[in-house]
Amino acid sequence: QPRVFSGVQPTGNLHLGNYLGAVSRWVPLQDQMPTIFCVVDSHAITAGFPDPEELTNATREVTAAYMAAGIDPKKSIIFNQSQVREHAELAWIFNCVARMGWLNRMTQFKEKAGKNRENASVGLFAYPNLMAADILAYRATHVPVGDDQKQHLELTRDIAAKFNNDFGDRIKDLGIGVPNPTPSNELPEYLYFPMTEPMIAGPATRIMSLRDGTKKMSKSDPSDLSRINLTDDADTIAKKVKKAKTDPDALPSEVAGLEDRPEADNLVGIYAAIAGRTKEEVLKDFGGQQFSTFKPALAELAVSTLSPMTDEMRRLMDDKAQIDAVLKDGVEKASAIAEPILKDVRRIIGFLDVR
Ligand code: AQP
Repeated sequence: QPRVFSGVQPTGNLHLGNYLGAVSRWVPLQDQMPTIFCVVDSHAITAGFPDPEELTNATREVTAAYMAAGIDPKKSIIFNQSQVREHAELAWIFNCVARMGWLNRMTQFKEKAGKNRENASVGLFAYPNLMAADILAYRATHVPVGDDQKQHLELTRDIAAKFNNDFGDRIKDLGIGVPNPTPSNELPEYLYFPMTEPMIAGPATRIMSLRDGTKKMSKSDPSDLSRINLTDDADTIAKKVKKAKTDPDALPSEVAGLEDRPEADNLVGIYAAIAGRTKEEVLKDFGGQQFSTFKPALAELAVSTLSPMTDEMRRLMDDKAQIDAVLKDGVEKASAIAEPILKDVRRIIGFLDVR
């Protein structure tokens, strides 16, 4: 049973990387299989508790951004993570499945914790287990994300595999698994959790900072000039593109010529992703031209794509009750899927059910 799950943290504004790398790619999937899109507010407290009112507001803002980008609550389940308790419950169980050594290898923890690891929250360390729970509480098979989440998705598969293996006989005896689609591999005959497939493709899997082509565009970068926020107005977008770091050379006519030119590569990639074209096609039009010509064209394209979305987000944010109603409906639908799955998981483990 194919099912898509993905999410974004409500920590400040969504930026072009979140949009091109994740949300915009979710839209066509809505017509292909069941889709669940979560505002992952429980993840948003791992790097320190944000101001409570800001967290509430950002949760609504991310929901509005989803809808403005084309996620339709009639087609997809949209909800906020903290309201479906099964995420936290399954994350605890996965804390007992995942090994310390697996989590010690996670590069995002090392980057986010920095030098002061002793002072990082346990939640930040265990973040990938919660992410695995987000996905597997729905037995989701496909997860469209940016490239930075690749390692976490591998961990999700490791957790699913270990659970399936450790409880293989029990899953078979209870008759609640699905037959292993590739019986020759190391997994048991019956699986409870699917081996989730990451969907990381296209020209925008890793949008880089506008100030440094070797760093990921990120909400937590202290420089606002490093990213284009979905809420930026036309003048701000134009200013940020104009100020984007580049090198002095003209654009090459072949993609190979972008090698060792991270800033040029990034801007061409952004143009390609927004226009729905390949980098080759963009260079066919702009190869040999200077950044003084390319940047205004990129700014115009970004403004014409983002402005209608920003306007729609503002309109949606004017009716908070409507946003809350969408989330409430999503919470009910998400719970209806996750509750029976957690019931199965408790039975598999052997937790005595006395309710
Ligand atoms: N620069 C990026 N390029 C492509 N995709 C990106 N994503 C994030 N940055 C880029 C994708 O957006 C989705 C949601 O990410 P998130 O907000 O849940 O977490 P994040 O990856 O931690 O986002 P940020 O902006 O980098 O936040 P901070 O600064 O707090 O770390 C994911 O699918 C992610 O891949």
